[in-house]
Amino acid sequence: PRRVFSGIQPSGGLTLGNYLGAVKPFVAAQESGAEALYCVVDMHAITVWQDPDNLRRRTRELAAFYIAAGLDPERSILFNQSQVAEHAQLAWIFNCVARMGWMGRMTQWKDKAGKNAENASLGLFAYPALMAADILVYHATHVPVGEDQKQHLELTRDVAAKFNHDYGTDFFPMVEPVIEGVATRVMSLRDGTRKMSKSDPSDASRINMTDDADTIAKKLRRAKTDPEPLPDNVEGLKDRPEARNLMNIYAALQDLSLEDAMGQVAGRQFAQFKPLLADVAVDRLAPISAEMRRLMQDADEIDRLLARGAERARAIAAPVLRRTYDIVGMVGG
Ligand code: AQP
Repeated sequence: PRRVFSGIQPSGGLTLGNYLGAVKPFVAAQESGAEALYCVVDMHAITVWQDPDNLRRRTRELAAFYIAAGLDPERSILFNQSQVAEHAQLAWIFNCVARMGWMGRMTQWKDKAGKNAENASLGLFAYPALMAADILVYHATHVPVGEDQKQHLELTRDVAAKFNHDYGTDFFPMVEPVIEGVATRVMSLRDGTRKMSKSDPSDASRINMTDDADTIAKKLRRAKTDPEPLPDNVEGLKDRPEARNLMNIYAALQDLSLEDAMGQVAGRQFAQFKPLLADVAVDRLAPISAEMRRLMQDADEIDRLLARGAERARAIAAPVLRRTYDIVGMVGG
């Protein structure tokens, strides 16, 4: 049977990239009827320093985002990672299975640690082993993510395969990444070759889920483009990263294929297209941010939902961890 797991870090303001690349596909998986667990990965967030009050606030904000965007806390299991200790416990086993060399090759590690690797946290280096544990502690089969997470998912498969090989078992399944849709990689509004990211120092580079209508319109109006009008067809977007990015966003927000979206606006000048795009973005995002604000007014209710989700998650994770301990040779009952 299909079991879906994915997560987002409460490490900064949420962006349109998190929505189109992650949460929208999460909702689609829920609607497909799959059993789904969606996590606020607070333990991943602290691989780089987080102010404790901010971490609390962003954890609740991310939970509110999940619900506001269409995840149903009854049908899907919504929780924060640190409330289910089995993630950390299985991660330790995987720290002993994964190899230093594998971690050193991760592009996210290289990007985030940069030239100052000596000073990066050990947790940042080991991040993909915890991510493998997040997924495998539920024996999840499918993981919806943005394009940037593909390498980490390959590493999850490597960890499962090495564990199975070392212990002569087939206990851990091979997970499938689900990287689908036209917006698996939403790019910066300032540079069509860089990922839109919550940690980009330029706020103009991204649309935040909490931006109001005027801010969204302004950022899109000022988005970088080339001087040519939009092409007549999808092929014409080749080698035009900024035009392609805005078209991908336009299509994804309306659940259109890129071809169909192109059909609507082929040949337009950006001065005409950008206000259209802004309308579409505001239509789609304003109700979500309004609902987030409403939910955030009752932090206790969000905390209750997360605690309830954690209890349901633990019911799946605990027997998997116990069985893993048995396989490894740890005594206990
Ligand atoms: N620009 C993006 N396009 C498509 N998908 C994206 N995701 C993030 N940015 C884009 C997807 O969102 C999920 C959660 O990501 P994360 O919380 O692990 O954070 P991240 O990938 O590290 O996102 P950021 O915004 O880039 O944060 P920083 O700047 O801290 O690294 C993942 O499924 C991711 O693919």
